[in-house]
Amino acid sequence: MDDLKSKYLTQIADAADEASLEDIRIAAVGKKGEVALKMRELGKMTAEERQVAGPALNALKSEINSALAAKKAALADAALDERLRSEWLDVTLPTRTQRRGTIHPISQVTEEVTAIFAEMGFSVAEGPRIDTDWYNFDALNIPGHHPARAEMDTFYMHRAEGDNRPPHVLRTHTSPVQIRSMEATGAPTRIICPGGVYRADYDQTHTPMFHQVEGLAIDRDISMANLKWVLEEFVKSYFEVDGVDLRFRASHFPFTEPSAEVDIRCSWEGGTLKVGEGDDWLEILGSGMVHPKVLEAGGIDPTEWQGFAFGMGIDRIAMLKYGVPDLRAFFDSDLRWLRHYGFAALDVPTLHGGLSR
Ligand code: 2NM
Repeated sequence: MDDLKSKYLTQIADAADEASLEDIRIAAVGKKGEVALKMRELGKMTAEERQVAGPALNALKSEINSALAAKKAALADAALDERLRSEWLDVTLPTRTQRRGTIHPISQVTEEVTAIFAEMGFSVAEGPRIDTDWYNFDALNIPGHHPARAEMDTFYMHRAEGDNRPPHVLRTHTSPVQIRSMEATGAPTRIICPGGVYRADYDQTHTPMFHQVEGLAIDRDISMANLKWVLEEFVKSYFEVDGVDLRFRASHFPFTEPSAEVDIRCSWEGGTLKVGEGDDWLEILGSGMVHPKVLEAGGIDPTEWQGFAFGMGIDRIAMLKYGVPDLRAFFDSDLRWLRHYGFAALDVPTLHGGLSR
């Protein structure tokens, strides 16, 4: 028994890995191992012999088992130490000097616009890109027969036969968000709604998905004068110029009355845009006083409240400010284009730090 003990304890001590430890376990204390064989011999012994040999065999078995367990733990510790040694890395090394990703100009411009309007007390409202035709059209004073529904080239969601939920569309503008916001918070309110919108249109100046920002300010005595000031401040901040002339041209939208399209004074010398000087005019947005029916649809009493609203294309004002010649490039995912026109990830636009630097 002493021979058995020293044989196995030596083998265990010398085992190099868990697999050889398991082989030793099977040979020593497994079901058909050497200790089990010895135990079978107990039957042939006299009672006195058995009283000595039985406990001794049990003690041997448990001694081998503890040696196995201790060695197994030691091997696991060694394996962990080895992993920690080989997988060591220096977290104090500098990061990559060549930045890989960039901020897309549409994201950058969305942040710039948000920073400007935040300064004037507007908060950001968001809503679903798939909405009912009521939120997208009816609530905005665009009834079923209205030509604007056809003009908008709306994407309708497929409906299974027998589905009698209201029709859903991909929103054609962000105005449904403003209706939802009126319902949720009532008046007074000051919000902008930036986000993606969809129209079935594709050519040099149209993509089927593009981005808009719409603004809405409602209070007891809001007027076109407030609209004009807010838009002037916006244009000056956004194009980073000290002064600019705005031109309001009478227009028509179903959701505003009166309505105006807004142009800014500019020049196009040598193909580059200069805002605030020259003899050209550039159309950048649509606006007006919110139609009483639209306020009503949003749950706001039009005899107590009134407001202005405006909308513009983010992609378009991004092209103008950053000299992007073709709208479609925004959505091509061309890495060379993204590196050229993209912004550094840490250059968060703020009014005090400079919007675009
Ligand atoms: C425009 C032009 C004029 C507009 C109206 C509303 C709402 F929901 F408050 F009535 N949001 N945006 C609006 C008004 C949008 O885009 C060219």
